[in-house]
Amino acid sequence: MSDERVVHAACPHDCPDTCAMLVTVDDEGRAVRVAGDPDQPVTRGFLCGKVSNYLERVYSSDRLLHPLVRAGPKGAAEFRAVSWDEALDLVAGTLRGVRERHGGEAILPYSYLGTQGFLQSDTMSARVMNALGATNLERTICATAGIFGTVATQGPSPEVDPELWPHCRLIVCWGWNPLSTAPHLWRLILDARDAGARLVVVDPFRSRTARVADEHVRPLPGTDAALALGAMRSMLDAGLLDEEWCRAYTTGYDEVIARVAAEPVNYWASLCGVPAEQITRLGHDLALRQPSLVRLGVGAQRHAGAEMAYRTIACLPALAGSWRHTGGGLSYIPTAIAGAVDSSPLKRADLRPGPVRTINMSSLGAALTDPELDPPVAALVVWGSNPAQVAPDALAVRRGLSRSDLFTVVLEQFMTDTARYADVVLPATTQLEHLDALFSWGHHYLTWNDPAIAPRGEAKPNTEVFRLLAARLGLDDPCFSVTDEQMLAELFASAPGAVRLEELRRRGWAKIDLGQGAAPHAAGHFATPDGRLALRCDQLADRDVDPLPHYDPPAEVADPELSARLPLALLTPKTHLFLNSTFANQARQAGAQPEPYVVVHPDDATPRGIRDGSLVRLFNDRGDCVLPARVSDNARPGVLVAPMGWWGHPGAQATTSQRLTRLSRAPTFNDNRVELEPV
Ligand SMILES: Nc1nc2c(c(=O)[nH]1)N[C@H]1C(S)=C(S)[C@@H](COP(=O)(O)OP(=O)(O)OC[C@H]3O[C@@H](n4cnc5c(=O)[nH]c(N)nc54)[C@H](O)[C@@H]3O)O[C@H]1N2
Ligand SMILES: Nc1nc2c(c(=O)[nH]1)N[C@H]1C(S)=C(S)[C@@H](COP(=O)(O)OP(=O)(O)OC[C@H]3O[C@@H](n4cnc5c(=O)[nH]c(N)nc54)[C@H](O)[C@@H]3O)O[C@H]1N2
Ligand code: SF4
Ligand SMILES: [Mo]
Repeated sequence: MSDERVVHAACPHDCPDTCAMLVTVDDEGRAVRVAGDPDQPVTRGFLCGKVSNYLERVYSSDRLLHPLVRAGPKGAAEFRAVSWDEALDLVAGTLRGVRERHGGEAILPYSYLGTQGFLQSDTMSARVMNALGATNLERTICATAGIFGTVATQGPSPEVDPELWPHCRLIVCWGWNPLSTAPHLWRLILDARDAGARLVVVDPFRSRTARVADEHVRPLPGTDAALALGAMRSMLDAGLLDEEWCRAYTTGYDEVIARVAAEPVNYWASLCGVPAEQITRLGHDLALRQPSLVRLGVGAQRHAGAEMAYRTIACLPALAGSWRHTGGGLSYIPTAIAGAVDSSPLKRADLRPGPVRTINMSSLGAALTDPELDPPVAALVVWGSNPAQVAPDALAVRRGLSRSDLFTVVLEQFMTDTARYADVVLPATTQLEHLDALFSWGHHYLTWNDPAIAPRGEAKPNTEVFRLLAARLGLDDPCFSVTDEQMLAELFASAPGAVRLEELRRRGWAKIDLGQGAAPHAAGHFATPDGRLALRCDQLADRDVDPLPHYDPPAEVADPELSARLPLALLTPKTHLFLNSTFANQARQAGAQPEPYVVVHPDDATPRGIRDGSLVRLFNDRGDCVLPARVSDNARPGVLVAPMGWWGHPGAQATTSQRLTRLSRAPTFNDNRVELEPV
């Protein structure tokens, strides 16, 4: 009999499902199986097509196993292997030199949720960066604009527990493609459908989710607020607004009604490009098919006016009376749940020697190439992210990464496009090789991750690398020597969300209880300043923003001059089998989706002489790329779709804009005008 043991783990990737995994380890210490935990109510015993062959990732022969120092031109991925001592001495010595020459702010940390673990995402790293007085990185690349908008309307809320979605009779997936991007939350939607729920998808693109929906509503990109206002008007016209609930639990009902009464459904139809009958059906369904749920994704918040779009959409369930019902209301990121365990104290912002500047991660290209920036970014330290592929305006990013006077350090598991530009590459452990605990931005569970195997080669956890760097940088505060175990003990000391560390560790997962109950806002209790849902948002008025729901148009998509020259709008959503750019180097995932492409509607293809399979050049003033065309009405006329994530050339990311959204400085990947020509 072999002596196998099963270890509790957590999928670390930036996905709302945050699956509880079981890792089987044999008596030689080798992981032989990964599986979804059958007892975890959202994971339900399966892992997705990205992660089910995780052992191929962990044991891949492409893993970075030793520190590397650049031995060729930047971007060429020519390195020589060195010892940890040599690599760390070089990094610490260079960071010290940069700080002496330009000050700490010339150091820019760059990280995101490559791992979502409380520890490995940004704890010891944050302490070191804070102590050095490095620039503060504003991490807005993912969901920020939508959070700003939904919070403006309903405050930070636990939102609707996805385990209650099966109660719904209508689910609207708005700018969300869960069949690909949240396969476990998708199962809960399927449960609702089995019980009779109708599924509506709001998306310009016929995504995999849209393909199987009962109804597909296809607005022009960035016009979702117009669609929502049209739906409100249709409810008003039919006498379907829940005035009683709104008067009891919202602010600004009469003003919003006056606003909504000002324009007919036809007016909004002409702005968003959705037929008035369909808008009306959406409005009526939301009011009549209770419990009704609007579930927003990230796709519709990648436009200049995104905050107002999400805020306006968040008013719909209130007007429809959905919050009265178990399962009804609005969900995006369950902000109260996702924030229940506050890891910010672990980052020790108090270590900063004084105020520091902020650089937005979605403006990396500008930050690295702006000759006026004072101090310049002279050192870039990257972990848990692949900015050469995922940051907008990729050619600018790559010009920046190519600078000979920039010192770049990348902590990575694989030789990503970003790592190719590094001066020093430090090998990182995978989730099976380090300790962590994870929050979720999709469901209400925390998940534990014990290390299952020893680190491969000389790979080290991010926390350990920054501990070693701290010692070499002469940072001697005791906080730089606490262990990972000690940090987790501190994080859970007060049993946040009523979760105790022992319980979490023993079972591998635990549900957060904020006392939200099954219908958290049936009787108000919003976390807004006055506890009421803000149909009128006075905090916006304080910022000189119209406090009533309205349509704030996209920047490039709605620009008539630009559209004369660049007539097509481009969306760059996620792929089915990569997670952003993660997994693009793995044989099974890349084999199933081997190359990037652009979906073109026949009305746009034919006049340009483009046939299905033709190579086309996609371009605008920022950059270009050559891709095969897929001619199909999965794209809307005038709207192209080129999914993101492949390695090598930045692809359509060469055309995306560094423009930020108006209210929360988030990226505008889907607010992008381009033209197309055959090659
Ligand atoms: N398979 C897979 N899963 C993932 C990821 C992945 O890359 N691949 N990434 C993970 C991450 S980091 C995130 S943030 C989530 C994202 O998950 P999703 O929110 O599903 O992400 P997207 O695919 O970017 O966008 C969803 C849809 O929005 C549509 N869309 C674009 N512009 C608009 C618009 O103006 N209005 C409307 N109504 N729709 C619009 C797109 O066409 C797309 O089909 O998924 C996570 N899970
Ligand atoms: N055009 C376009 N661009 C987009 C988007 C879009 O929809 N369209 N979506 C945006 C969104 S929503 C997001 S969230 C960002 C995501 O952008 P990123 O966070 O950069 O996402 P990934 O491409 O998954 O890169 C994560 C990297 O972290 C590494 N990693 C994983 N675990 C660890 C670890 O423990 N330690 C270390 N050191 N490294 C680790 C992985 O190997 C991987 O290379 O992309 C954004 N970019
Ligand atoms: S990527 Fe998402 S769905 Fe896939 S295993 Fe990880 S958490 Fe689960
Ligand atoms: Mo994201």
